[in-house]
Amino acid sequence: MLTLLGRRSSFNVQKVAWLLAELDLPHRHIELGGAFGGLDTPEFRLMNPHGKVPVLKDGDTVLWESHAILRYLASRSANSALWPDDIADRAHVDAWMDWSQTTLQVDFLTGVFWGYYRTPEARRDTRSVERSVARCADHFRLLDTVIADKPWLFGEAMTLADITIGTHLYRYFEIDIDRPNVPNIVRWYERLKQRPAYRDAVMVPFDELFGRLEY
Ligand SMILES: N[C@@H](CCC(=O)N[C@@H](CS)C(=O)NCC(=O)O)C(=O)O
Repeated sequence: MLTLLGRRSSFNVQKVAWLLAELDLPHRHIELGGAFGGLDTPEFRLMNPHGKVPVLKDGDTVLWESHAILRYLASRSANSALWPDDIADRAHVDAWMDWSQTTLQVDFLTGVFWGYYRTPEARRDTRSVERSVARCADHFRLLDTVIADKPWLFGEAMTLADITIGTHLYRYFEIDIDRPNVPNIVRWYERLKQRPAYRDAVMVPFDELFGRLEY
């Protein structure tokens, strides 16, 4: 039996919860971190020395880092559409996954979601937030051209890159910020919203986090 550890409100946990639901994999989900606590115990630090969620347990195998977990689950399910067997195709998916985590997630989740949404107004660094909002607009304009003529980033099938990037869309479209005109991204997001796995795992209301830096 697989066990996913991590609070459902966590962005990085949501990627894994979404994939588990897409693959229809039976699992237990234990809420941990944030207000649930539990990340500083010796038992948890043995599983993840960094004290972060998500963590996935599969029997004796214990994994941390959301993208490593996504790759493990796709391989475990022998799902070569999600993470291709062909090494060049796989490297292309990896490139967008890495970009998602090191660029888009930094500009959106850290720069906009934490910098604007979670930071109380009096403490916001407005100039820095504006720069992050502008960088996100550039990222989404570029993505809009990538996905212009196909349903998924790489064509007819969903890959892990759709999951890591698509997880941003709910919060990006829900919060009150300037957004560019990105009709293809909007269509992609509308299709994601039709998927029960996306609705359950990613469309988790977050209003109670507004102006609140602590969990
Ligand atoms: N790069 C890691 C980041 C993990 C991370 O920062 N997790 C956050 C939640 S999104 C966390 O554990 N925060 C502490 C907490 O929730 O108490 C990953 O992708 O798994």
